[in-house]
Amino acid sequence: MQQAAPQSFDRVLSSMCTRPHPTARDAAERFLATNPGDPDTYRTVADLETRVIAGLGELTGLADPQGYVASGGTEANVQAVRAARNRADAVTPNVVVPESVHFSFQKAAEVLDVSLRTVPVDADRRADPDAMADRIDADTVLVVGVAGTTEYGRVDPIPALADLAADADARFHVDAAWGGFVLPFTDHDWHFSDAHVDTMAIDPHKFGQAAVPAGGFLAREAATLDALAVETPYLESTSQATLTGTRSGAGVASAAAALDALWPEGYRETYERAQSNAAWIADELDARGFDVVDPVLPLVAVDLPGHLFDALTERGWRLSRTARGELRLVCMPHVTRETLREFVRDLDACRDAH
Ligand code: 0PR
Repeated sequence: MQQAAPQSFDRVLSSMCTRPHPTARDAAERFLATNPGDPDTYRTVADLETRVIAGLGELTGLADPQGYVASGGTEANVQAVRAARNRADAVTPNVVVPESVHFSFQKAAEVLDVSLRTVPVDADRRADPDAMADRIDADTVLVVGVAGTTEYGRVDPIPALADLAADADARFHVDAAWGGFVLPFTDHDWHFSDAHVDTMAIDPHKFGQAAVPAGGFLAREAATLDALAVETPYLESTSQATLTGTRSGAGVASAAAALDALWPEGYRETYERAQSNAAWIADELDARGFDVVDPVLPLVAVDLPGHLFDALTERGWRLSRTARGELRLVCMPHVTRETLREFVRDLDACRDAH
């Protein structure tokens, strides 16, 4: 039987995954059979995990970082909700989020039996602190801000949201799962030293260029992880704060290798290239009369008629839409200027054909 091969990234404009850095790929292969879920048995990979958390701490302005390499942003978000719920004593806990949050918060709310209060965003698609303040009450255990939204790449006003959480005696979580590896090279306030952030999602397997699965869950206080830990009597290690049990050593080793290879200069170059590609494609689309949402981070949303979306999909482009129906182009590291030129050539051909 012929061996299956993964599809090429060449025409993938819809994904937040990307080609791993070569040394990250090699490290993933070497550590495939290790389990950081049992750190006393698999000590080498446990040491690599400590290095990853230290690296993520440096990247996010967090001295003495606590956390672990999760399966992805979903797990990190679920764990943020779980820790906040466990640390509070609300009888009917609620979590206040902007409507731009990733759908993983719906999963968190359902699994953890907390109510999710979703608040409309402002005209620029960012969280609206006044509107969020109106939904916060004594049972609010967590307020969430997003630094790099999935649909439009927006960065919420993180310091203002942190203040709201502090006033309400609630925890504050920042979802930087996608944006975390590009934001250090921008002027945005988004991380632990910009505001009182309690927890954060930041994924090496997105812009961090590590192999899947490598998510990041960070916490300011050790007590956050304590609030998640369960006893593990028959393992060499005595407790476990992660949601999954057996975890991917490949993801951990790969994240360590990617950080070693790329932080900070490689990530800076990646960001600059991606942002300039996003600006370029935004201009090209604007010049053709389409309504483009200005790319704050390397993600462009554009109001493209359905027949063009379908025709481009027919030509092999992997595209996705926002909930409102705009085309989303995610300028990940594998998306080169040449890829985008080809996309524009195909777009023009589809328009001529219509
Ligand atoms: N938070 C944010 C801001 C995200 O954008 C995502 C994923 C998550 C959390 C959840 O992360 P995990 O998927 O790692 O659990 N955003 C993308 C999305 O749902 C994920 C994605 C990745 C989609 C690759 C497609 C794809 O090919 O759209």
